[in-house]
Amino acid sequence: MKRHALFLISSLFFLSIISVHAKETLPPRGDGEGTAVVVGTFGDKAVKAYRKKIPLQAEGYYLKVTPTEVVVAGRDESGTFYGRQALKAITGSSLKGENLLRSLREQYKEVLPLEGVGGSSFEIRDWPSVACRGVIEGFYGNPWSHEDRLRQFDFYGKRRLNIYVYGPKDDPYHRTHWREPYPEAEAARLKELVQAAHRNHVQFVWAIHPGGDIQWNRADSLAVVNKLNLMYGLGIRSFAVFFDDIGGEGARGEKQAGLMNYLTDNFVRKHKDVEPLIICPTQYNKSWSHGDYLSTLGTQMYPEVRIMWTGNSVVDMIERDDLEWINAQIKRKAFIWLNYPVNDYCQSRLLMGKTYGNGLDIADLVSGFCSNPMEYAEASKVSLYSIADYCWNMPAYDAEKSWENAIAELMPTSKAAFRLFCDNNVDLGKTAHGLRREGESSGWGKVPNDHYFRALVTEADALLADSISQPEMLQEIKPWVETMRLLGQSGLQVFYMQRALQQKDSVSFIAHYRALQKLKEKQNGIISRNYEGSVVKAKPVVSGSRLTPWVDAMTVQLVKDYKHFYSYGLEFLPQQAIEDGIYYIMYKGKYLTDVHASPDRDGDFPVFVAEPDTINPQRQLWSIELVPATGRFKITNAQDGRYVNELGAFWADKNTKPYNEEWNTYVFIKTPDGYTIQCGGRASGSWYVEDDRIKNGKQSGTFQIKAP
Ligand code: LOG
Repeated sequence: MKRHALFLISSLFFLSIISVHAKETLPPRGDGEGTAVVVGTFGDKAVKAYRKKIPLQAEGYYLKVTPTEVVVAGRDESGTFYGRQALKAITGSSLKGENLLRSLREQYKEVLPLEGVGGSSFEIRDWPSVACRGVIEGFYGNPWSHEDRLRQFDFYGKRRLNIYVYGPKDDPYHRTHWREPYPEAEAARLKELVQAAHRNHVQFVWAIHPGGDIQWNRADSLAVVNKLNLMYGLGIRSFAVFFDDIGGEGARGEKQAGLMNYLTDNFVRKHKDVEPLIICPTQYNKSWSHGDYLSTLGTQMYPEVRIMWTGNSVVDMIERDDLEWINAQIKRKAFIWLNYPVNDYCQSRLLMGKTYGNGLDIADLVSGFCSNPMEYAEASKVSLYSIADYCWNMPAYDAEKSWENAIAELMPTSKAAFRLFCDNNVDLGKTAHGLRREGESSGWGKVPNDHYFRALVTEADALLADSISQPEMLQEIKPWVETMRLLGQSGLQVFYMQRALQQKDSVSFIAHYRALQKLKEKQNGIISRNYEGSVVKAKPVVSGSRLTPWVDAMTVQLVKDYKHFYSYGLEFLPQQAIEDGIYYIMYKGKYLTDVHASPDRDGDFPVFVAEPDTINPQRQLWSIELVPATGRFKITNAQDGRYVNELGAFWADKNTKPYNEEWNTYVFIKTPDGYTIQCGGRASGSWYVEDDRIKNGKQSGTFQIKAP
């Protein structure tokens, strides 16, 4: 690459700079002459005069704009690259004067206005907070396509992300068949990718995942070296070795450390131009750490080997204290593998919300920061945009603002529609990893419900109609956009059902209920990535933590209310296994009885007794009631109102064991001679009877539910 350049920019280009920055003072020049823009990298003659102004940090740059002079001077090639981009962004901005300065201050580390022309002359000194900033394609599921990746690299260049780690779990040549070379055509495409990455000043790191079946012997050490050499041949100059999600022999720390050192000696140091290795350890988060595994890596592995870390758990946001802990273990600065916005463990949801929760004071404690995104490459850009902001200027990071900017830039022609879409695809729901994201459907409740639902429909239509401006993004999110549309339509039907009930119009109620069922059927037909060979076919859910459950619960509630008053159209409504009411619960002729009826005893339980209770019949009567939020039934004793938990006991202490509809509601299933009772939600198993007590297990007893 050319080390420096002196550009003569055309007067047209110059006028565009003038019109932005110096309109007030400088009359447009009519002579057709250009003005010199000096662009260079530290060490170049062209920028020698600005040597002292160039930031010391790698990838930093100095930018000076005055009506007569434009200078871009980078600390290194990347710095110059980013400086030129900054210049381009600034000349393309429509802001002027003080407004321009204010916006520059938001985006760049140091902005210094120069004397004279209010806001039209300034210097910028800018550099990144985190040295290695980027993305790790490290998810399970459909790997990104070639085109996805090419578009990503352009995006990283613009967003100043400088590293991409290639490690899709479902690429066989990365993991299961790690010893084998890529077939020729795939190798050629990888080569093309590497070039595209480098063009954008993005370091392409190729990762190998040998831990599933590696033998700790010479043959396999050589097999790894051999594969890395093949990848070197494709232009790759940076490598990683992953040992995540494995057990057994491959997971041994001292062996992994030994291999990393062996590779450093026999591969990295054999080449002049290969970066130090990166390892993803087996114990890659605190909750999985035990024994001396981490300290073994820390002490035995060459200090230049970078160690990845996902935080206190698999999916976690990173804070300063957490880094102090891990850095002490591994005796170096952790290289963060952030498992966000990856959705391979909650595939029905797209994670389009704000990227918040990482400490703004961790830059000096990390050796790198990479985000593991969704298999939806375009959709991931909303979060990656913010990851880029965060890593570049960490102390100034504003999750809210960054999210708004991302939306505006990614979907400039349908900003409002895309914003509503993102705002309705925020939370993950309950997952094994526990991460939740707040603020889903933030506009809900601020306008009348029917207005909100109508907006979901119209904005979904707007997005679907706008496939011209951002075809790739739309192609990807389409199943979720259609789902948002159906959610809006369903919400409207619920609204109409509610209205019909108020107006005592049973015919209209049933009509809208049936329309709602039609929408449900349509929804069932929507599957994302439903093509042959697809590794993951997702059934999209929109606002899965807010509006979707609201619509479901409202539907159950309205049907329940309707049945209370009307008999018209019952054949269209779902049969409740049991109508809400007061019942005996019987097993082999015995009555379930609240024998103690003493609400203060924790862990007390009802038992089956043979005789009907003549002294206090209430003790044998149970309220069975459908809970709309779960669609399952709550069981409480008629005498003292205590609920029965999933183990068939009462929990009298409401403070330590409050009723929880996830755990304490049940499914009644009709059998030829009664009902089986299944524990719902998070409590699995069915009820059976032992020693006249309810037990929860795999075998299910048959109970009779009788009206008194
Ligand atoms: C995998 C990763 C996956 C992520 C989220 C790491 C280091 N490994 O539990 O491939 O995308 O969690 O499901 C992981 O995070 N394992």
